[in-house]
Amino acid sequence: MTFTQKVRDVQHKKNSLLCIGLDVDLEKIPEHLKSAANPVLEFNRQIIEATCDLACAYKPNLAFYEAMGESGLIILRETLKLIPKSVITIGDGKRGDIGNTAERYAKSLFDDFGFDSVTVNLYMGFDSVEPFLKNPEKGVFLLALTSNSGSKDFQRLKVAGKPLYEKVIRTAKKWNTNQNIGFVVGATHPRELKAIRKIVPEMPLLIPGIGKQGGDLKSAVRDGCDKDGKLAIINASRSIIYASSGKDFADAARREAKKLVEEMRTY
Ligand code: OMP
Repeated sequence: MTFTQKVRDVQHKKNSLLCIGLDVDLEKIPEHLKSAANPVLEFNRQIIEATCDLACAYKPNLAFYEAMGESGLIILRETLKLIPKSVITIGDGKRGDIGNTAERYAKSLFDDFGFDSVTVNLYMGFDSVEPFLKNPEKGVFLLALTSNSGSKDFQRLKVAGKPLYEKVIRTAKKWNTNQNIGFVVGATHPRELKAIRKIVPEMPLLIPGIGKQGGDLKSAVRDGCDKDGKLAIINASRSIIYASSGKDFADAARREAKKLVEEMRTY
């Protein structure tokens, strides 16, 4: 099954477009967990147990684990083991390098960590992306129009009359021979999201930026989905995992995730 089919399949079975970002910071986890043998892993375990029936994907951002040093990488591996196979994993590392190096990144993230998909920064062009595309079952989300304010600095520059992000999408669409490419488009750009979905009617879109970044959930669903109401993977990290800083943090995360999933269903 190609990655794009897998996204459709998981979203159909779970009836959910929600991706939960596991951007875990030791300083932000509840006080009572800090005496646990492995506070961050315990935090992730409880968050995953409380929300895994609601999510179509989990997206650990590698920065948060790498920042913990060696133990962070072990926590990341153990966290991945806790995620049911019925949910997609997205290794958010935004890697990008010359082909020879990109190949090692792909090997690390897909073969060693075992992620189903990764985020990739395609600024270095096709040879930097190619190593991630070889296995049709493994997905690649290419940065197109990111959610942050700095996205205007380069991504919106005009190239032959069209914004660079559009050029990126039209070019990378041609690389999608294995049906395993998707694009990252921030929920903070509703108008552009609608236009992008028209350019790529059948490719997955990873849509971060709701919650703390103030993106538009209604547009993320209405404009981000394909004609069957799928292929939009809508991420929220902090607004779910830090919904409460108390002993009820996992229940609060579940409540927040459920609220988002139900709101998405109404759209
Ligand atoms: P919250 O703002 O806490 O929901 O986190 C958003 C997550 O999505 C973080 O892990 C970001 O690194 C990531 N992200 C963006 O916020 N904007 C983007 O344009 C792309 C990503 C991403 O690739 O996931």
